[in-house]
Amino acid sequence: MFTKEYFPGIEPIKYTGPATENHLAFRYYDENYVVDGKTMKEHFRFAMAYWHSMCNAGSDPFGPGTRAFPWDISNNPMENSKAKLEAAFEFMSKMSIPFYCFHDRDIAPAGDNIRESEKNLKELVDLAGQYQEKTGIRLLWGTANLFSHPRYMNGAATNPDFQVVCHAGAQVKAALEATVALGGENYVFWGGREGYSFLMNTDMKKELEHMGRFLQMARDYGRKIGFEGTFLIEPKPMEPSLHQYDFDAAAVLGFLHKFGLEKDFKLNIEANHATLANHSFAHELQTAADAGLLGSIDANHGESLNGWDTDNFPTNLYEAIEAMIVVLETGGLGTGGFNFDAKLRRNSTDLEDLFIGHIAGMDTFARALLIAEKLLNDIRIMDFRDNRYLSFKEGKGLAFENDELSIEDLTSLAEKAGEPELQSGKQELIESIINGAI
Ligand code: XUL
Ligand code: CO
Repeated sequence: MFTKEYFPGIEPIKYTGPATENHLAFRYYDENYVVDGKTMKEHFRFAMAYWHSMCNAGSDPFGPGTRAFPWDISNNPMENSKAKLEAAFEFMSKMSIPFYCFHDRDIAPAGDNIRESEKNLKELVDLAGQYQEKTGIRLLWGTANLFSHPRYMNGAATNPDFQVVCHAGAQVKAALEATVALGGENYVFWGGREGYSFLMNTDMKKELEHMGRFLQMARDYGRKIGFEGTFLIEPKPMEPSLHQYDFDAAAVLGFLHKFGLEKDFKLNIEANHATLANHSFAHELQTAADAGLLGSIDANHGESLNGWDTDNFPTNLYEAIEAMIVVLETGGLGTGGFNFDAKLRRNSTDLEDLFIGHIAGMDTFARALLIAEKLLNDIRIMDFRDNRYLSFKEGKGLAFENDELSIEDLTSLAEKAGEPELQSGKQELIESIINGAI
């Protein structure tokens, strides 16, 4: 199937159970294992993030990349892109990762003008389609990189210069076409540089209106060319802009409703973005799920000791358990999945490290799924949560929920009933039950 092997010596990764000492094997992720009526493969729909896994050699503001990619074979960017694509499908096949996600510029280099960029993208999309057919691997989502090119330094859809907005439109149009051509199940908008750093040179209201209009146009075009999947917005509070417009799930929900986008758009929640917003991952997932708009997940983990987006592979079991409880309770992610928006540390330089990072992430979530299922069947937790709201089940509490009481009624009921008895929240008990389940 492949003309060349980019990860020689690495055999397809297999499930061998928790006892194995083989670091190139799954301990918990058994794709055919059924939990709550679905296989693990169906629960997670794991995806590889093209930008981190295939494009990010480890550069940071203090130095260049540390990893030499075997797919950087020539000085011709198109040749390299083709080799990279082949390597990506070899990697995903060996990992049994069923999906991938990309930005337009991850899979094909920009040209000197819009036409050339589109031509490059089409050529790589055609090839990707062939690899998809051969391997059965599918596209979870496509997106456009509207943040790297200098023209987007003041934003894309929210740029004060209309000519930049036009370029952003051209790029999104082509990325939507690429996504449709590859049968992509979602299309993502992460805000990129949609935000600002200085209010005195920014008309925030105008910029947000432009963003609303831009997303409506993108949705309409997507639907026109046959995109039946889900549009996703990925909230993030800061970085690269000081103030990002899509700060968190709550801000995005308000925005979607204001611009009539809530029927076509859902949220793509990223763990590290949640914690940057001073929320927990589970809080952001629950906020989206409660609105019926939890679409997909960028699975990673942030360092707690610094204030930026470190995109570690997710190995925090406790955080993953809390996430899986929300995902199971809301009935899964529909067209979405778990995309590893995660990168190796700069000093992880062995070729096998990319496998180990993904294995660790998949095992963390698989184990979290097993534990979450156990906890959701634990009446000590679930009945306790339900029973905390027992006073709303009947009588005046129910009347309150049904809009049948006024604030005067509340006053007279309070006077009549007197001081309520204190009801413990039992947090320590629940935490120790969770620890017991691990
Ligand atoms: C940036 C980020 C992006 C999006 C896709 O923090 O998460 O990689 O996931 O544009
Ligand atoms: Co992301």
